[in-house]
Amino acid sequence: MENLKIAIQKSGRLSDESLGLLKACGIRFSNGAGKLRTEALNFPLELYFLRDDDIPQYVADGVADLGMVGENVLYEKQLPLTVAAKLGFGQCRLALAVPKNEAYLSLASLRGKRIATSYPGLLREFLREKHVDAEIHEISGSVEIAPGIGLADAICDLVNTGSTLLTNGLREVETVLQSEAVLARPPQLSAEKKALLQRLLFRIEAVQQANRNKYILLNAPNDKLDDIIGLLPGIKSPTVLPLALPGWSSLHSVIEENQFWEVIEKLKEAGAEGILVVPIEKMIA
Ligand code: PRT
Ligand code: ZN
Repeated sequence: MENLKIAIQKSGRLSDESLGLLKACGIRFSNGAGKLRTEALNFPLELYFLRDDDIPQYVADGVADLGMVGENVLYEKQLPLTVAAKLGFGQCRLALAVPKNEAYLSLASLRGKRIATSYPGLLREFLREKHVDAEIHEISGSVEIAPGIGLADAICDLVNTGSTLLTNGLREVETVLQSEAVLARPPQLSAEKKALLQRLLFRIEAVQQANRNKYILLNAPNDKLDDIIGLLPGIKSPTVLPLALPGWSSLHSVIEENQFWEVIEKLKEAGAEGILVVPIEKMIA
């Protein structure tokens, strides 16, 4: 059987989580630090460790079947690849920033200005769409220092917390692209590879669903059960089990991570006690 070849970042911000996601999908690897390539022990899959910038081209050339890469890098390369899945990590945004004391009213303020970036393709497309003519200076690293040394009037760079901009006296003014890590694929894959991709996507979805949800257990007096069940948006309907204590039941359900604080307060008000919220490892809806 042929292996599904996946390119992931060798060492950088996406490396740990790329490998971590595959491990959470139950795929095991022998430890081979510093290697260029490794084969999975229990799934027909092999990994290529590459610089993130090279990943889209390797996938487009068919050297790898899939690549885990930031949308920022994927779209900058403008290759005929599509997103098979968003991976839920590596979130950042490509943003325009100006020196913090510089007047900035709207994008029109950048007309005729010099903008330093490592993402000339995405920036050019953005400026064209907004009908702003500016000079793009492509530089490969340390973009944030460009205004300080007089190389540019503004920058277009990746931002996560914004602290790098702050330290360099810059102010974020526009978002060019919201980005996260994705699984990139070419338009064509053999039937065999497509089937393997489907198996992998099924597992990724199960891991992501599990991460989005929590398992909740609580005790409730029987006469409050209906009210409490009404508060729980469970998978189908919650499990209710009698407690040894007469008149009480234990209730089990699944709840979305981003809902549970709100719901938990309501549950307490409705008479729930002994609330436990525990992580789910895999979830198949
Ligand atoms: O060696 P290789 O080429 O593989 O790695 P690289 O150095 O080019 O990339 P790397 O590891 O820095 O980033 C890989 C990917 O992570 C990027 O392409 C993005 O998709 C994603 N990502 C997520 C980020 C950030 N967050 C991020 N914060 N990439 C870069 N940054 C930079 C940012 O530009 C700033 O300089 O990190 C710095 C800290 O950001 P703040 O805003 O938190 O201060
Ligand atoms: Zn890179």
